[in-house]
Amino acid sequence: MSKKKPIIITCAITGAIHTPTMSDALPYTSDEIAKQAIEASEAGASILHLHARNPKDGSPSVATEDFAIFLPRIKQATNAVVNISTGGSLTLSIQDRVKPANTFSPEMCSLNMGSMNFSFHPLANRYTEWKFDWEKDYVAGSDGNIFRNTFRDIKEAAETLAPHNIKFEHECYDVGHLYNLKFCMDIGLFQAPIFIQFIFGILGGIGPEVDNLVFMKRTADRLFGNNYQWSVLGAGAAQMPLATTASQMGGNVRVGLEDSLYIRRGKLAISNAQQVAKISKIVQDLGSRVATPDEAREILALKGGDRVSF
Ligand code: KMH
Ligand code: ZN
Repeated sequence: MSKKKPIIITCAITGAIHTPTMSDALPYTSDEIAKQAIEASEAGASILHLHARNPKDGSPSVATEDFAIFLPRIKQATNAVVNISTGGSLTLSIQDRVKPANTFSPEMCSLNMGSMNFSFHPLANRYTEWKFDWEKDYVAGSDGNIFRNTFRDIKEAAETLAPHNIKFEHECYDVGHLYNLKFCMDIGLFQAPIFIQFIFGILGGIGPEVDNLVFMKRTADRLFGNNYQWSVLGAGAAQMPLATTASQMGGNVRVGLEDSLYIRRGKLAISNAQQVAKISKIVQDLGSRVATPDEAREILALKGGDRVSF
């Protein structure tokens, strides 16, 4: 009888979509980011997907000094795999967005596999008062966002980071992104086993229906055969249902306040760890096992936690 592969839980701690007004639980100081990341790891997350924020007003930050405070604290307190975003702040250039990964040489970093509309402007209508001045324009103005990762940008990120032997979390928001990834593999930018994050429910990307998950998975099977591992991120209300479905289809899962502020419909989560604990319990109740960080390292062929620069 074949042994069932354990399920890797990634937790995306804070991101660049939600703003402090939307939830008191959203961490933005270095202390809060470190504390919530450590708690998420204790709750079962083996990968921590990290963005930084300006500690004064919670705005998205790619400043290396903002990462420099929480990264060593997380490393000292956990064995979790650190994954640094190159999506960072949605409107910055690829050069600025790869700087944190290029500086700290983590085991993993994210990489969006295409350019797209990337909007969350409907959220602006839900709030009349905002904690910080930047928030309203940032959220309402996202109807003008193009998240840019051209083939040239992707090549630049891959080549800049190649000396670090970092495994990418290839963020695929639509089926065309899988073909972009296949093209990039064919020209030698990425080596198997690759790790694909199927993303559903971002305005500008594919919708959060199970049919779409099956379609993405079938397309990836056709393009990559056995040479890939996959995980699912459902934005907003799709988070737990799609993660649960993915876990039953042989996939891995991503949760965290970056992707949804809620623990169930209408109820804000009190922390990242609460979401991790919930999906961990679901996965185990349904008969699967949650991967440890070292199991995640083996499944994804990572370089090891002793080969980072923080
Ligand atoms: N915010 C997520 C939908 C990145 O950091 O590179 C995708 C993401 C992008 O995590
Ligand atoms: Zn992210």
